[in-house]
Amino acid sequence: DPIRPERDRIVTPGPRIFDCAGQGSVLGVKEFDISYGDEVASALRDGAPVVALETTIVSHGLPRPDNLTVARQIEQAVRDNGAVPATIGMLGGRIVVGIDDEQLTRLATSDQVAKLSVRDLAVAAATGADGATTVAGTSAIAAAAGIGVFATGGMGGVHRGAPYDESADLVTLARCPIALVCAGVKSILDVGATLERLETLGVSVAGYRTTQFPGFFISDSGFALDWSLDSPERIAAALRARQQQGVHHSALVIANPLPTDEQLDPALHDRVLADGLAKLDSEGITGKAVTPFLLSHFHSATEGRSLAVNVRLILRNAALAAQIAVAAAGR
Ligand code: PSU
Ligand code: MN
Repeated sequence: DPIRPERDRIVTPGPRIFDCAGQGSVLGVKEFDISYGDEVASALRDGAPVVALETTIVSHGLPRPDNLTVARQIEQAVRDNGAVPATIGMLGGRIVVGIDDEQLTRLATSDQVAKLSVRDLAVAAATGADGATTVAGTSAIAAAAGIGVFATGGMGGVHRGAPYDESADLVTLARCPIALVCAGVKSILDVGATLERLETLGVSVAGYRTTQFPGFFISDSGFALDWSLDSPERIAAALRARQQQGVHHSALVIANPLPTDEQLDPALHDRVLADGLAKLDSEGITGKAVTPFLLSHFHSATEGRSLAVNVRLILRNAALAAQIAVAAAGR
């Protein structure tokens, strides 16, 4: 019965450095019905390093069949760097933290996978849906589960042009105690406006070994940051300081740029982006379809070059997130 999913919550130990489950409330939601994969459950019980991973990348951001291969590589990158991957999604109306390979395969290959932001979680659960969680959806669940580090490709933000489209990633990060490792915001967005919104919302942003905000496919978005953190240990120290100061109720975004020799050629990038935005307009694509449409346009228009770049940046983010989780766990 999808309306009453079986409950197998685990009790996580507290207080931990990232303990937010202990706050009793995330986003005003008392608790989620969460099923945990065995490995993630025991890692959380032991206080071992865990990294949350999202599934919208897998179901809606990357083309098939590469998406499944890449999803497994992301988990492997976390493992190679000493942490346990907790890939998060919804299966048959049930939120799962630490999906297994069969569940991952289902989310990567089925045509019936919803894109779930926070507002979609309850409705999707009631209908027994399969769903992939966005940065927003994943952050809320990870925070409720007491997982403090999360890796994605690029976060959502303010879209370019009128009328108005702003990802729920922004307001959700304002309310989730999580460290999000990403390659900045996707370059398809209005980067300047997104940075301004992050400031207003009180979301901390620091570059990893840089004060230039990365632009996802490109190493430098052209926007400067106030802060750079230069090692996983330094980032862990910032997370500890947030906890001590009591300013850990919103996210810390760690912006991890690709090395310039691994980025997409900026001239090619600008051309393809201009075409994509024009197509968006002429085909009347709006709402939650915008991001998947533009990413897929990039992947076909660059004959896979942007895809290779997208995969590299995700793997690098997963590795760094694992190193941060390890440093924060003090192991
Ligand atoms: N990073 C990627 N590919 C993606 C995304 C991130 O490399 O597809 C996803 C994230 O799940 C993010 C979403 O939350 O794109 C943003 O969607 P929207 O603009 O509709 O909020
Ligand atoms: Mn949107």
